[in-house]
Parts: sequence; structure tokens; C-alpha cells
Amino acid sequence: MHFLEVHPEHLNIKVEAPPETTHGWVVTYLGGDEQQTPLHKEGPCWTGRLPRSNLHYRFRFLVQGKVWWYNQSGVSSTSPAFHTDFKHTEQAPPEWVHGRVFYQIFVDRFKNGNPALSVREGEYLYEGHPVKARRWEDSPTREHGAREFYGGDLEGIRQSVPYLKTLGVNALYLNPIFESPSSHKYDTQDYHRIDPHFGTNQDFARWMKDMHENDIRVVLDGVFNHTGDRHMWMNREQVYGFRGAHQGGDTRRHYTYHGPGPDDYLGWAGIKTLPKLDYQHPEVRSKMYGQRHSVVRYWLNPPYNVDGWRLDVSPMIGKNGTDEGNQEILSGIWQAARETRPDSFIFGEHVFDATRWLQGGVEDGSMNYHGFTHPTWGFLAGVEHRMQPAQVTAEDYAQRLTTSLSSLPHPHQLAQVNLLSSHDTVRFATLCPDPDLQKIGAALLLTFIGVPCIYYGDEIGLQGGEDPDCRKPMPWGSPAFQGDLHRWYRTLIQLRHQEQALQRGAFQVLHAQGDELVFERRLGPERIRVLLSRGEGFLSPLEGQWLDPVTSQLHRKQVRIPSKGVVILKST
Ligand code: ARE
Repeated sequence: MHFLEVHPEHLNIKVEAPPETTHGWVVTYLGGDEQQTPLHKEGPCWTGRLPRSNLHYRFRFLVQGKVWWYNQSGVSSTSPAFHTDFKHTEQAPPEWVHGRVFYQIFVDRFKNGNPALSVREGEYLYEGHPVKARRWEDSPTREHGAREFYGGDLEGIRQSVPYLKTLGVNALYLNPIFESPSSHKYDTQDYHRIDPHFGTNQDFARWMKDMHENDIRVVLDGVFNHTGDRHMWMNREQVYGFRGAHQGGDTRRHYTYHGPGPDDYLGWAGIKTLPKLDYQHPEVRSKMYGQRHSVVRYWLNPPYNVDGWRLDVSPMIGKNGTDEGNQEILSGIWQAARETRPDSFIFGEHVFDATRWLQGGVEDGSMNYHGFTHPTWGFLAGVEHRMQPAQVTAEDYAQRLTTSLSSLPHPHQLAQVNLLSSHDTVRFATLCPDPDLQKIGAALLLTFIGVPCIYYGDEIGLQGGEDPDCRKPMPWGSPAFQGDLHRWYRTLIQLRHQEQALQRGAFQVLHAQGDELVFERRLGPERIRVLLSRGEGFLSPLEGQWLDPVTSQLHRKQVRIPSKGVVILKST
């Protein structure tokens, strides 16, 4: 076990390790860089001294040539998955996220609650072409992409609250809702205005109140890396009485990264509708998150009181057309959010490893593509990131889950946003057509450490290929709402709400071999064990007596996991 003595300038640390240990380190993070300080052997313990400024640390030992990690149940080699960590509590992610199951909604495609607001055929031009009004039954097309509209709106979501409650979700992540000419709304025209086809600002204030009264939290998509080419800072259509970035010349107004000519601005990924913001300019920082009416603060404040931000392409935000100053800017956003609402939840969109951002004070969590989505696709669907074919055994899968966790402080592990699909990916049901494996996927999503986030429609096994096919309108009325998968999602979500160990417990793999995986979530004496096979069935030994909360069956000595099946047990 560990001891900690706190002095004004330093901390004394003492940790017990197995007798065969040859080396010990305390691993710290300073400004995102990992540093190792050697520990010294003193009898059965290893001791060390750290300056007080190092607030995040964990222990690593070399035992008989192998790396072991110190975690809450002592020292273990199998799973470097959870570590005691002494982070400043005020930097920890907000507590409320643990009790939440998120649901992601792409607003235009969810439900049309107020047809009077819907975009009309040819109402305006987008990228030189008239916009399209589509029928709910039609599939989105690549040809029309961002300029086809289905009429989903805020009112539609409000009308669906009973549905959300039956499903059991209690938090929403909404794709962008601010004024923008496209259907995806990542090209913001006005950060302070709800898109008129979704509702008014006043409607939104009322809508937020309704959501909160129904105990539903709401996180908005913050698209702060770039703006839209119709934003006033660009003044592309010259409707404002100043020279915007599009006219060039007026450097005070160069909010975007910009060269001398009117079109010499940098678009995200080269896309001209998404001019990259330049945080080099103090005014950009101030308008985005500094001043009282800055975008970040405006929506967290009354009368809207949103609960947090999902930060679009957050690792790319920066100065001079690059990611320069990224962590400092994100930390500014995080602080502004916390100052405005001390319990706001800030998570970034990371396709790759987000460790550096998740050490406190920068982001609370990330969309966990790297540490959950891609490994899970690999294990269940045999494909990876960018749809590469992959062979991922249970051993590989366990290794990837735990390795990714091992560098995160426990509070951040709990705030990772796990997902099986999103508006940017092929849908899980398309990647993984086998209904039994889909059920395993759902079980993993709802029992893995972190916050589950269900992409609308995944709960009925909605199919969808690459963007825009993965953004089909929700097929209300489909028999799939009475189907097996939907029932299974409801059961799992309920279980998640009942079991604190699933919400806040540590994660540890107990068995990983070929097609078989067994892991536990533990919180104090509470233990939830998840046992699954993507292939043949198997018998797993049990110590003591366990309850299957789904079937109410008791199990002693052993339990049978059916072929392509999953069993969830609770210690009694
Ligand atoms: C549109 C078209 C696409 C076309 C693209 C480029 O719909 O079919 O390929 O233009 O011409 C938003 C819209 C998109 C739109 C895009 C540009 O939602 O529909 O695409 O703007 O107008 C990578 C990034 C990741 C990023 C995705 C899109 O790493 O951060 O690309 N995600 C965010 C949002 C998006 C949003 C933007 C960024 C821009 O979540 O919705 O796009 O604000 C593989 C790759 C990933 C890649 C991912 C998805 O997994 O490995 O790197 O993510 O596919 O493409």
C-alpha cells in the first residue's frame, strides 16, 4: 500500500512492491510530458520525493524484467488499467457525468416537430446550388451532401422526450445547432444564434428548461477550430460595413488565418467553407472564450444553462494556421467553462490517443475512438480505423483497452466518452451485421469504464455507410423499436443506472483468450463481472455466489457463456 507525507515544498512517497522488484519509478505529468523519477528501495517499500507542483502521478515497477503498475488493488502486471492518483479535485471531471448515458443527435435527421420551420426546396443557395428539401423516407445522397435537409428540429427532440425516457438515456450530445447554411452546421455563420430552422434562441432557453426538468443534461458541439465562410468575420458577401477577412487588408479583423488576397485563407482540411480561426489574435481568444459574452460562456450561462461542450477537432485548434498553443488555448476554454459553470463537462473530439489532454485542466474526457471504438470494431467486426481489415484477438483487445487506460488518471478514465458509431463513421450495425455480436457491442459500450454515448438509431440497429449515409432520418414507426436489440439496450441502460460499480468502478481484465473475454468493474466491495465470447461458448469458473441481474438466476462455482453471447454477473 502507499503512504504519502505532504510537506510545504514536497511530497514523500512510500509504496510497497513485490520483493523481486528491481526498479521503481514514480511517473508524473508536467505540461503533458511524462517524466520518471526513480524510487529507492527501503525494506519492502520504495520511497521517493516529489516537488509539490507535480500533482498527477502513478507508479511503475520493474519486477523480474517486466513492467508492473501500482493500482487500487495493489500491484498488478495483468492490467495497468487503474492507478491511484492524487489529482487536485477541482480539476477532476464533474461528478454528474458518471450517472449519465448519453445519446447523440444529429438534429436535422432526428424528428421534425415543427414543419413550419423546415428548409424549403430552393430556399437559398449553398455552394452555388439551391438547397434541397428531402422526404423523411429518402436516404441522404453524396451528391447533395450538406445541402439536403429533412426538417429535424429542437421541437422534434422535445416531443421525443418520452421515447428517450423509455430508452433510459439521460444526457444528449447535439451536433451543431448554431446558424449555418449547411445541414451539418459545422460551418458556423453566427455562434450566438440558434439556427432558425431549428428554433429561436428563446425557444432554446425554454427547451433547455424542459430538458433539465426531465433530468436530461445537454452538451453542445463547439466548433471552435474553424468558423464558416458566411461568418461576419469573413464578411464574404460584404453585408457588414467593415473589411472582413474575405476583403483582406484590415488586420484587426483577421480572425482567420489569412494571406494577402481575399481568398488566401486556410480552410480546415483545405475546405474553403471552414476558415480556420487564428488564436494568435487576442480578440479571437476573447470572443471565443474570454469575455462574458464569449461563445463558450454565453451558452453555459442563463437563460440557456447548457451542461458542457464537445470540442470539434480539438487537437487541431491553434495559432498561425497550425495547432501551435493548442493545450494553452484548450486550457483557456476549459477554465472559462469552469468559471462560468463549475460543473460543466468539456470533452474533445480525438481520433487518436488523447492522453496528453487528459491530465487535468485541459479536457475532462475525449470521444474515445482510440481507446474503445476502434479496438471494439477490430474485435467484433474485424475492421479498424479507416476501415482497414483487422485481426484483433481477445488478448489484443484487452491489451489495447488497458494500455490506453493506463496513462489516464482514474477520474479521466471515468469521463471518457465511449461510442460504437457517430455521424462521422460507418454505423456499427453495418460494420457488424451479426445481431448477436451487435448485442455484445452494446454490452461493452454500457459496461466499459467511461460514459456511454449511443448514436441515435444504433439502438434499433439502424444501418448506414460512410457520411452522409450514416445520417439517415430516424425511422420512427419501424418494427425495430419493438425488437430484440432495442430491448437489450433498455436492459443494459437500466443496469448501468442501478450499478454504481458500472458508473464509477475500476476496470480490470481477468481473462482474455482467443474469442473469450472476462473483465470486472469494481467499486469497494461491489463487483460486476462481464463474460463474453465472440465465438464458441465456454465455462468460466466462479468463486462464491453471483447473481445474473438480467435473468435473476444465481450462479455458483461456474457459469456457461453461450456461443456469441455475453453474461453479466453481480457479486452477492
Ligand atoms: C464533407 C462531406 C464528406 C467529405 C468531406 C470532405 O460530407 O463526405 O469527405 O466534406 O470534402 C463536417 C461535416 C462533414 C463534412 C465536413 C467538411 O460533418 O459532413 O464533410 O464538415 O465540410 C476526420 C477528423 C475528424 C472530423 C472528420 C470529419 O479527424 O475530426 O474527419 N470530424 C469533425 C466533425 C465532423 C465535421 C468536422 C470535423 C469539420 O465531427 O462532422 O465535418 O467541422 C476516418 C479518418 C478520420 C476521419 C473520419 C471521418 O476515421 O481516419 O480521421 O475524421 O474517417 O471522416
